[in-house]
Amino acid sequence: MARKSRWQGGESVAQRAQAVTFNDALFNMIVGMVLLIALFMLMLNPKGAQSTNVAAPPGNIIIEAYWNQIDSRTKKPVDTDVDLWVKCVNDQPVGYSNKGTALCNYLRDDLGNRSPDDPVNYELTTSRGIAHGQYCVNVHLYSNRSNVYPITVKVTVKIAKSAPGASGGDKVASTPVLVSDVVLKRTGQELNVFCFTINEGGALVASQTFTSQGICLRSPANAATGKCDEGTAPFSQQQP
Ligand SMILES: [Ca+2]
Ligand SMILES: [Ca+2]
Repeated sequence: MARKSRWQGGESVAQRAQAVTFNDALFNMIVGMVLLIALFMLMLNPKGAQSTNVAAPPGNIIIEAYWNQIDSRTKKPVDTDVDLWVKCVNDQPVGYSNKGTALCNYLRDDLGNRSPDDPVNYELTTSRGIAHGQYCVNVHLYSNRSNVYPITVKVTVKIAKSAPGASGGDKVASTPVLVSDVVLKRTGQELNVFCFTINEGGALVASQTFTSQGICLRSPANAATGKCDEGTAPFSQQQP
């Protein structure tokens, strides 16, 4: 005699229907919980807002200097203190002894290779807004404990404008609009990298970019040579 299947009787069909209904309800509940958890995570960590904040540049006109030459004796970045000096429109120049004006801030003064956790040589000055007018950028070789010469410094200028429809300080970083390598050959030397002009639309006026070694931002020009490279105290320390 064949054994009767548990699901072949009327009562067994009812039990099966009840089990299917229970399974469907359980499945729907699990799916609902997963969707709720996913929605909650998105509310806690909105991807768009996070990426905007991480990418937000520190200012509008961004002037950076790098000098990462490797000292052949220590195999580390050269222990050299270069200073970035920037004059923004009609403000006093900003640099290590005058870190902020109405338009610009000197945000990073790199002292050289000061610790094992200091692998880069990098300085940063940024503007607050994009005022139209002339900006001049100089570099000064303050000290060179590595005694490695010459020191090549790469200077870049970027312009970061507000993103369309963005609120607050959200900005979009630009690619560099100016890049120049300058070669410092002795301690105390100050060189003009370039001067550039920003128009009323916040754009670089390419035809008005120039370099002049008569433009001194840290130290007054040497009376004998006319160059701004030796010996005298910074402008900002001479002022009352
Ligand atoms: Ca420095
Ligand atoms: Ca450094």
